[in-house]
Amino acid sequence: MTRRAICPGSFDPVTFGHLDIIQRGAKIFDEVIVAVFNNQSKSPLFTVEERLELLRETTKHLPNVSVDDSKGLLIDYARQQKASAILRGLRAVSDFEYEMQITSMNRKLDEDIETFFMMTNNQYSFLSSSIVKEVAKYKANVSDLVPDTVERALNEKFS
Ligand code: COD
Repeated sequence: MTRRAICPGSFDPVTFGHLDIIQRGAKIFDEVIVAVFNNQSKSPLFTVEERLELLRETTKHLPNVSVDDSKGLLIDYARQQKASAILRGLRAVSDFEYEMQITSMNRKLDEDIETFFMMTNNQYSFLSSSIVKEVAKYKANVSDLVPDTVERALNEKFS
C-alpha cells in the first residue's frame, strides 16, 4: 500500500522551515502532497496560484512530492486523495495548542487518518511566513529564510 501524506498549509509564501518539513517527510512517506488551503484567519499576500507556483519551483527536485490546492475541509481532501496521514511541523510550545485543536477535530471527523508532527530544525524554530513578510516589507535581507525565487517574488510584491 502506498503511504501517502498530505502536508497542508497556507504557504504564504513557502519558507526554508516548510521545505525542511516537506523534505524530511518525503523520506518517510512514499508520496507527499503539499496542499495549499486558505486559512480564514490570515489575509494572504500571495494568491493561491502564486503560492502554488513558488511551491512547485522549490520542490521540483523532490520526485515524490506534488503540489495542489483545495478549498474545502482538510480531512475531506485527505480522504479524496486516499492519504493515510497529515504531516505538520511544530516550532514551539506556542504552536501546540492550535495544532492540538485541529488534530482533535480532524480525528473526530475521520479516526483513520493520523496526524504526524515533525519538530522543526533548530535553525528554523523562529521562522514563519509572517516574519518573512514583515522583514521583506522593510527591504531587509531574507536570503537565509527563503529560497531565491521566493525572495524575488517578495521583492516584486513590495516594490
Ligand atoms: N519549521 C517547521 N515547521 C513549520 C515552520 C518552521 N519554521 N513554519 C511553518 N511550519 C509548519 C506549520 O507548523 C504547518 O504544519 C505547516 O508548516 C504549514 O504552515 P502554515 O503557517 O503555512 O499553515 P497554516 O498553519 O496556516 O495551515 C492551516 C491549515 C490551512 C492547514 C488549516 O487552516 C486547515 O486545515 N484549513 C482547511 C480547512 C479545515 O479543514 N479546517 C478545519 C480544521 S479542524
